[in-house]
Amino acid sequence: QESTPAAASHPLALAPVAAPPASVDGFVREFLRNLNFERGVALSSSAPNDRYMALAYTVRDYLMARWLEDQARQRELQAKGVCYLSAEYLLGRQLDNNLLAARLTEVATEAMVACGIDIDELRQQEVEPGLGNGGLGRLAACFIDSLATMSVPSIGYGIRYEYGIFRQTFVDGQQVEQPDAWLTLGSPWEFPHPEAAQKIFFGGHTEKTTDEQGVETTTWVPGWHVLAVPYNYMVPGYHNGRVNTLRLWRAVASNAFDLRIFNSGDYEEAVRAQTFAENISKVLYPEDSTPQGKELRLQQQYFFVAASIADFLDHQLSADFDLENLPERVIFQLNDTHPVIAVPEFMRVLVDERGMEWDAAWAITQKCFAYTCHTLLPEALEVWPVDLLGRLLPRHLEIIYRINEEFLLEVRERFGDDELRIRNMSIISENPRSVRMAYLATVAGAKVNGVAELHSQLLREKVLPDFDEFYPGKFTNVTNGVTPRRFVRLANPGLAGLITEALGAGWTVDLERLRGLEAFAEDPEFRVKFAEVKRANKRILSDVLRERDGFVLNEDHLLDVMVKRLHEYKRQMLKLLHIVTEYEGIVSGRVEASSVQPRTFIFGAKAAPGYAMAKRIIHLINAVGSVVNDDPRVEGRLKVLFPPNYNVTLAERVIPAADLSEQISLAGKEASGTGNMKFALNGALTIGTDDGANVEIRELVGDDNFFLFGMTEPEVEALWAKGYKPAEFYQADSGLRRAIDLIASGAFSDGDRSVFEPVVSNLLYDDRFMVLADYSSYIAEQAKVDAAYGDQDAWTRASILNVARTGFFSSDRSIRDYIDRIWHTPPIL
Ligand code: F55
Repeated sequence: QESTPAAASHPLALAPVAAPPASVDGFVREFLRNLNFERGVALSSSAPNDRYMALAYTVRDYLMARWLEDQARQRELQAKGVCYLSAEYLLGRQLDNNLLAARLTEVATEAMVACGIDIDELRQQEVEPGLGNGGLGRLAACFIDSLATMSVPSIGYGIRYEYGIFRQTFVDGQQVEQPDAWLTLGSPWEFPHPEAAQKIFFGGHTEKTTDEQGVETTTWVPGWHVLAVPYNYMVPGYHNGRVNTLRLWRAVASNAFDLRIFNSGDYEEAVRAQTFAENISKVLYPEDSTPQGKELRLQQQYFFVAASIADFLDHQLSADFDLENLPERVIFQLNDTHPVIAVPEFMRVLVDERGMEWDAAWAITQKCFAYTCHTLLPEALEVWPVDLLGRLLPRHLEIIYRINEEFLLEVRERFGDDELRIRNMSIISENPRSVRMAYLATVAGAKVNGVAELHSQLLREKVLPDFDEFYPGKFTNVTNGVTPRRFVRLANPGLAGLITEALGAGWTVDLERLRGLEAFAEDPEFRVKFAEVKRANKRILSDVLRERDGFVLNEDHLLDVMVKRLHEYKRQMLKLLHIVTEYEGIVSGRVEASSVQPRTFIFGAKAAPGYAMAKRIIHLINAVGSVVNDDPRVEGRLKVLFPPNYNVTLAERVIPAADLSEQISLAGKEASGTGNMKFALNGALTIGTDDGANVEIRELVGDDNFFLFGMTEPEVEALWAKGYKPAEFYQADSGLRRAIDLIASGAFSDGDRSVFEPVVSNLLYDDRFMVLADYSSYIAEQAKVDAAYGDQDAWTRASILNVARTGFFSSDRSIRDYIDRIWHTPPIL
């Protein structure tokens, strides 16, 4: 922003205003100033939300000077940076994270004490921004944390949904979705910049004109537009004085919509049109695997990437920048296919708006984009029907067609007129004619990466083998990671303290140092302290669950946790069959209740609102829980707890308390998993299949410290090929038969056999994810878990080794891999 000449000569204008003194007194003064001047209330009459907001503003004030400096510096240096394009950022609460990053936790705590305020009460006020579905959105949040902490020039771009992922409630055990109105009490972490709004156009048609030289140009004559208004969020690095930016776009109707009032005289219609435009950033789509081909979703995607590209070109480049040099200046990382419409948009801007030759523009585009794939499920690969895309973005469809034509010509040159192969590789599929976004991303991207070793290998060999052959060296792997700031330091202060005591500080930004704990695993005193931390974490969780849900958690139980989105491939049903098997053993009298290892099973899972089977499974988990928990024959030794609305905030309490982490997807289906990493880093042992990042976790922690079961991916393939008949497994295993029969009998539905019949028959006659085939090995492995838990000291040792050996899964390491293998954007120190 330009300042007036008079203001510009003022000493304070030369540099950002310095942060307030980082003393308790300084903090108190700044806090009270914010409470009075920003909230307009006196301390004595303030509500908890006022105090929370004032505290958040105060933290912001300490970060502000660094933020302004870093923004100026990124523009001045013009170094190569990353634009991370993601439709989702599952941030979690900001207050503690920002206090930690700014080294203010202690000062703020003491300042609140000095004001007679309980800081914990203020923490509870914050509604987490749930702008994501699950792993993919949380990964984006971990990555921007690591980018800031590692001083990588970067900016995150996304959508400021007015409603994030729905709030889950249970009514009679069934999921009911409530809107997540996360903005209603105010949002202290964001900075709107209406002056930097971008106009985003949609619809209309294209026109071709030929000049005197016979050069043809295309112009897009759009039908309507909306304004994209950016909201900036601070992304502070941990203890490095850096503050990066996350820029989320909000859709606002432009004046053009108001004008219709005068033109048509139809006020109601004009308001409707305005509402239509603003719908674009209204709500996060809650599907986490099967994208719905909804027009609004494509509008969201184009809306945010078009705004982001224009923003980057307008505001991040120096005025005299030569666009030919873009590949030395920026890499756009595509977080799954959701932002892939950025590819034709970038071409449109270069060719139609900036007058670049097609070939030159395409060469630049192929260097400026890279694509991360997060799935292997065929139904999850996003496609857009050509008629829908052509209606909304006619020019982009033309560009996609041309990209495809030229690509297929190259394919013919290389492979000959192999029509089958051409059809298989075409960006356009037939019946119905659709654009395959993953193919477009693969053709355009400089690199394509999977998110765990096994996933990347399957991606190359099974999903995109023709592309791998056509583009040698394009495919690579970057195994996911998680931020140790949020998921160890903040979530598990007890463990963090113990680690620092043992190894000194430094591990938070150099997580491989956890290796140093291996020696401590052999120290009985350390093991005692470590076990005490786990126990204390269970107590904390117990308090949270009592307060939040009225649950009672027995801290002596083995705590067995499965938290993730509800999906058949993740196999919550397999976990449930284990529980029902244990229960059936007791009530049938074949197993003495007193001989059962006491366990509490915790589930956390949201189902996509339109995913009927997933919702039935949720219902069944709740139904089994209410029967098992109240049956006196169980003697309280099995408990099933399903707190509703699992989110980042609850994850931060559940994960540090867990003894056992359930990672039981069918081999070859879970791209990576990141919850698995969080659990291991917090000392839970994993029971898991040979899938996703489980493979790498097991390699690192060692077979003795990991409970492996189930088919391998090649075994899964082989069983499919030979013809999978789940009923055969049912017939062959009496334990399985009894468990399924008990569900089918209506034992968990007041005798009504119809309620869970669809779940039962799905297992017996379809079972796409081979729950029954892995049942017996799962049950056998769970018996080993029980036995192992019997030796508490040995369990604790294995638990310590899990922490010691999983430093690899820091998102800092992931980002280092992205820099080395894909981005080539060195940190700027
Ligand atoms: C969201 C929207 C659509 Cl349309 C499709 C998928 C999603 C989504 O949330 N996907 C997702 O979370 N995928 C997960 O990504 C993680 C991070 O890479 C992986 O660890 C995990 O295996 C994968 O399922």
